[in-house]
Amino acid sequence: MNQPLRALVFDVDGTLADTERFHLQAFNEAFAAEGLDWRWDPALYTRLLEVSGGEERMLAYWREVRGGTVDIEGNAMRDLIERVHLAKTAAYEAMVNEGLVTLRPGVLALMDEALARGLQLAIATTTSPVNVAALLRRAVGPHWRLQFPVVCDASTAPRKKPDPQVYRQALEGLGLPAHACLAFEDSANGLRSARAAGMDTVVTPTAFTRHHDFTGALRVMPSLAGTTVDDLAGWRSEQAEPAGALS
Ligand code: XBP
Ligand code: MG
Repeated sequence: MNQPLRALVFDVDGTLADTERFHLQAFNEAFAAEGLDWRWDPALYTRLLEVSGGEERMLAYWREVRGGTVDIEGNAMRDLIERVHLAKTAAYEAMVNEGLVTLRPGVLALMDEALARGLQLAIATTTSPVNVAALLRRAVGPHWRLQFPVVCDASTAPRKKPDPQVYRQALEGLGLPAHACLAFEDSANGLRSARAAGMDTVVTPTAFTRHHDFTGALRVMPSLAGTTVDDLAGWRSEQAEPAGALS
């Protein structure tokens, strides 16, 4: 028998909002501002998204184009990546503050219902904290942290997804075992991270992730539109007691 559902833990990029095309635009703006001739298109970015974290993604790209001939551990390269990433974060934050990035269908309704029914909400993301704050301030309101007392992100979890560090931190912050919580993800790296922390995971892919392997997900849904807390509880108990298992 399943332990009752006590908390929902949400990934941010791709899951709360379809953010990656804005991240992509912000990366390209930052490359241009820095005088770099890098330009990522959606096909390349879809592949690069296999590396979680903006700085890690740029380093992986640099390694790829330079074929390991350059000392990317050197200070000059690290400084450049850090500088470009700061510019990229500012460009992305401006897009969110302009209202260009909105929550995916069903996300807000599910969060509201969960809170009304006494569940806790938490965030487990590899993105930078300012990106999370900008999105949720705009979508939920200035007091969004009251609804999300537990936020684990790039500043708390240096080991990026698929490493389970960020989900383990979220569970610790909630003070709950994995089987009392559900994770929400959009990518294979995110799913692997949550599963490795022991969590059942609902996946809502985006155009950037729909080709990923979601083996092990509790459910793969086009979106959370119409999804209720009772649906989540039902999916969990179907899994715990597969049809015919008790007969
Ligand atoms: C997705 C990511 C992030 C964003 C860019 O994170 O991998 O790197 O693409 O954000 P998640 P940063 O789905 O876990 O929220 O540049 O701030 O890393
Ligand atoms: Mg994601």
